Order: sequence, then structure tokens, then C-alpha cells
Amino acid sequence: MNPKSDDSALTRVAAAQAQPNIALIKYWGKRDVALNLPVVGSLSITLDRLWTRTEVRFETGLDADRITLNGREDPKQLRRATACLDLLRSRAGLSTRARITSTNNFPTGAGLASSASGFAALVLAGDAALGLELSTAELSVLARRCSGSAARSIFGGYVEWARGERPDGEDSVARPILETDAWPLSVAVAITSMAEKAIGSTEGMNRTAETSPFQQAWIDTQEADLAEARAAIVARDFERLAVISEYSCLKMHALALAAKPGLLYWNAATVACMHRVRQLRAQGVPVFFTIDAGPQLKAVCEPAAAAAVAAALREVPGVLNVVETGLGGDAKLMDVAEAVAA
Ligand code: 2P0
Repeated sequence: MNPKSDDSALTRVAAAQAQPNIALIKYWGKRDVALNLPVVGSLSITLDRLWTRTEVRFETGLDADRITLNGREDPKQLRRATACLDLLRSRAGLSTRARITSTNNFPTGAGLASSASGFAALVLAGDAALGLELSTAELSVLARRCSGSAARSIFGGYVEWARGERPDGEDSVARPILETDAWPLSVAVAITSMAEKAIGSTEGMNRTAETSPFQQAWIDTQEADLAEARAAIVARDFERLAVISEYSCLKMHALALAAKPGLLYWNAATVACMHRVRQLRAQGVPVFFTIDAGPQLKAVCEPAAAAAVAAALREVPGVLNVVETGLGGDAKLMDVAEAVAA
């Protein structure tokens, strides 16, 4: 992973692509806010067709980092992006500022895990631009510090992010547990709103930890859920994975709904989609739902059922669009010109 450099020794540039991931066993809550350490482990699948592509260009002479997201300067994202690049700069012993140019081919900040793919791509591109040559585990640790779920988007397929025990968090890292090809499930994402959510995940988790009476029960029951999901994945047992995944999703939302004031991430179409998915499964269609901190519903299904599931969700009143995707691969470096053209 040598830095892709132009002719100037003063400019270091690289680009990377990462895909969002969807947790089947959810992450919600932090045991250390500063280091971004989770109170629970989590388990996810990485998607294929949705992506973030990011170029990072370190340039001497810049007085601050600059970020362009989807073609527009976006100062709102700057604080977190700078904090993330600072972790890489301190590894490299460098203070040079960077221009970040990033594109998502899906709505940003709307419960579609744009922070997961965004920070995974940023860390990978930054690592390459600076020539750090970090291992994937080290990249996952750094991505986690930038946004928890980004730890998982370093890897494709089925991924588990460990809670870790160490106070410094170095063991709170994601690892792949099964390749996509070993069990290539499909996902239909029902988009029910394009609006950015009012309460972001970071704030939502903090409010939940401070006020939800179910926080300790959530922590106490997570290990069993992870074990059940791992066993279902090893056995490629769809029904078993369906039951534990819907359980973890609903439990996370029950926990957040019981915060003060309650966090209600669903709209009417989200709920209608939940009922539709359960109806389909009762009719024998291998499909289950999961929902993150936003109103989009992700229906996970066997590939043979994907077209029927997507068609059924398109019929649900309030569904704006359904994106069909398979499971994807690892975050990867890409050609700089291709990333910026995206
Ligand atoms: C997850 N979510 O496991 C859970 C389920 C949303 C619901 O991880 O504060 O953006 O940056 O660590 O990673 C979203 O939280 O939060 C998330 P931070 P992040 O996918």
C-alpha cells in the first residue's frame, strides 16, 4: 500500500471505497465515550451496491482540513473528519492538513450507515496516503474511534466487532467471521424518508445510557444473542438467524424508546414494512427485517426471494424506493481519478 503521490513530494493522495454494514446483533451504547468503546459486541453484514468513495489529499499550505461531500463543501462534517485524520497524522508524525472529497451513492445521515462506510473509507484512504501500511485490525480500531460501526465496514461478508475488555480499547476490533460467498444473502432496503435524522446515533446512545431503565438488561443479554447469531451463521440456518436478528433489532428499539424523551426512529411506512415482512415469512418466504437509527427498513432474505420481497415492499404505502443489494467485500483502495469522478 504505497501512497499514490503526484509529482509533488508535498502532496500525498489516495482514495478508497467502503460499503455500509447492517448490524443483525446491534451496537447501542458506549462504555467509554472518548475512546468510542461499546458496551456490547455486535455482528453485521456488509452490503455490496451502496458505497462511499473518498479521496484524501494531504497538502502543505492548507491551514485546516476541507471536506466536500457529494459535491458540496460540508463544514458540519469537518469536526469528526478532522478528529479522525488527527489519529492518522499522529501515527505518521505529521501535521499536514488534507482535502477530503467524498461521495455516497445513497442518502447521508438517514439511518443507512453512512458514517460506517464514510469513516472506513476515510481511514483506509488516509492510511494509504500517508504510507502507514496499517494492518486491517489496526484500521478497524482506528475506524472504530471515528465512528463505532465503521470498525465493521473494514471487512466484507459477516463481521463481528468485539466489545473488548481493555480500558485502552485496543481489543475492541472487528473481524470477519464468514465470507460473502459462503452464504450470499440478499438485502432489500426500503427507503421511507430521505431526511437526515433529528437525533444522531451518538446522541441517541448517550441519552439512552443516561435515562433508559433497560440499559443494564440490554448489556446483560447481548452475549447470548451474539452466540445465537454466530451459531445460526455457522449452520447457515436462515430461520434461526431471522429470529435472533429481529429480536435484537426490536430489543434495541425498545431500549431507545424507553429513554427520556423516547427515541422513535420509525415512521408509519417503517412499521407497515415490518408487518409486511412478518406476513411474508408466515407465508414461507425466507425474509426478516432489521432497522437502525432511522426510518429505513432492511429486509434480509435468501437470493431466490429477493425479487418478490422487493416487489412487496414497493407496494407498501410510504415506501419511496427499494434498493436491492447483495453482500459485499472488504473496504478497498481505488484509483484516485475514479473516486473523484464518482
Ligand atoms: C449498529 N447503529 O450496530 C447500530 C444499530 C445504529 C443502530 O452503529 O457514535 O454511527 O459514531 O459510534 O456507529 C450507528 O452508530 O455511532 C450504529 P458512533 P454509529 O449498526
